[in-house]
Parts: sequence; structure tokens; C-alpha cells
Amino acid sequence: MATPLSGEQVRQFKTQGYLVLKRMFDGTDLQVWREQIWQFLNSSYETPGSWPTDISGLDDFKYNPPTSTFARHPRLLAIMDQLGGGDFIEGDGIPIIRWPTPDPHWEIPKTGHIDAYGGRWLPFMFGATTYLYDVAPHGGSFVYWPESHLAAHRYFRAHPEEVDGSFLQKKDFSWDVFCDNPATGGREFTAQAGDVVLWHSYLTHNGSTNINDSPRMALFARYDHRKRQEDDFRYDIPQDMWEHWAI
Ligand SMILES: O=C(O)CCC(=O)C(=O)O
Ligand SMILES: [Fe+2]
Repeated sequence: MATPLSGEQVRQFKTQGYLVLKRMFDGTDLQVWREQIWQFLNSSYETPGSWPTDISGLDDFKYNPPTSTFARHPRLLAIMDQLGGGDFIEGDGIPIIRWPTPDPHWEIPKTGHIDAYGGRWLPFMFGATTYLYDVAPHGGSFVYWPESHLAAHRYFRAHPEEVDGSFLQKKDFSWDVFCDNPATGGREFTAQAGDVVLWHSYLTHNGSTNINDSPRMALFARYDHRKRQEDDFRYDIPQDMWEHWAI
């Protein structure tokens, strides 16, 4: 059976730490998600006056029906299986909105972060992000640092005991260690609705300010390894960073 990602796409994901997939979701998928989210917000795209601009991460949002959960879309599950060879499972992930701000000033974030350390340590393998509306430059894009997954891997090879997030407590810690080339800044994931970026869990990324007119509505999914609870697995930083992958 044909794999969802070609050999060339897998190579790009491995070397760059991310992969953009154009037009992964169609109008039907997008419509289902848009309706659910606007209903949750008790608002609509057409009525900017009713936008709840103090809400960004939709922590309490539940996909309804559950089968419509972004992370469970058959196309993403097929990719999860290809990348993990059956060892990867659905993790967490919420919709995140970046509302338009009237501030005309925009700059690319100078630094970013890697996920898994928001409160408690939730190791994962890769993330997927899509947008529900087109995102033009400066429109609140997901920003990422190509190849930064290699810098994070080098760091954890040197300090495996810090993979639990203890690096955050170190004196003078800066995320610049993980972005490798902070001077170049990140790259905006500008995209059409339904495009996807897949990103390695070690890829430095960040949110960014939206100075356009349209809300940046993104869905996030993270995929874990089935051994995510086992410390032997969690603290193991293999020399080959793809050892626990099927690619
Ligand atoms: O909203 C975004 O584009 C990025 C959000 C993010 O990095 C996070 O929630 O960890
Ligand atoms: Fe993040």
C-alpha cells in the first residue's frame, strides 16, 4: 500500500524537522471544525464585535462528535502510523486562536521554545498544525526554526537528565540554545486553510502577533510514543534520534 508520505517528504522531515503538506483537509473538514469552534466561542467570523479576544488557547474545547477530533483525522492517523510503525499514539492538543491586534508593529519572534514542558512533562514525538482560515504574512503564524531539532538533540545527548524539563531551572538558561541560530529568526508558517505543518517534538517554534484582519485559528495535535510513561524510555536519548521511529 502506498505510504501517505513519500520518501522525499520523509527525508525533508528528518533533515529540516518539519514538513508542510498542502491542502491536506478539504472544505467539509474545515467547515465541521469552524462551526464547532465558533459555537464554543458563542461568536461568528462575520461579527468581529462579538469575538472573545481575551481567549487564545481553547483548553476546555471538546470536539463533538469525538470522531471529528483533529488528531483522529484518518489522514493524520495514517501519517502517525507511517512515522511510528504502530508505536505512536494520540496525545494532546487544542485549538489556539491569535486574534487580530490593532498594533501595526510586527516582528518575527527572536526566540521560541519546544513543547512538552507546560506545567508537567509530557514527552511526545511530533506535532501537527493546521489553520481553519488562510494565514498571510504577519497574520499570527506558527513560527518555527528549521533544523533546530538537531540542536535540541545535541543538547539532550549532552544532558540527558535534563530532558524532564530541569534545563528550565538552570541559571542563565535561554531557549536560544535550542533554536541554534537565533539571529536568523524563525520562519512563518503562512498557509491556506487546510494546509498542515508536521513538526518534530524538538523543533523550536513560537506563536506570533496577528496584525491582519482575520483571526488565526489553528488546530494542534501531538502524538506520543506508547512507552511515554516509562522512565527508561523518557530519559533515553539515543545517538540516532530516529531510533524510536519507523523512518
Ligand atoms: O499558536 C501558535 O502558533 C504556537 C503555540 C505554541 O507554541 C504552544 O502553544 O505551545
Ligand atoms: Fe509550543
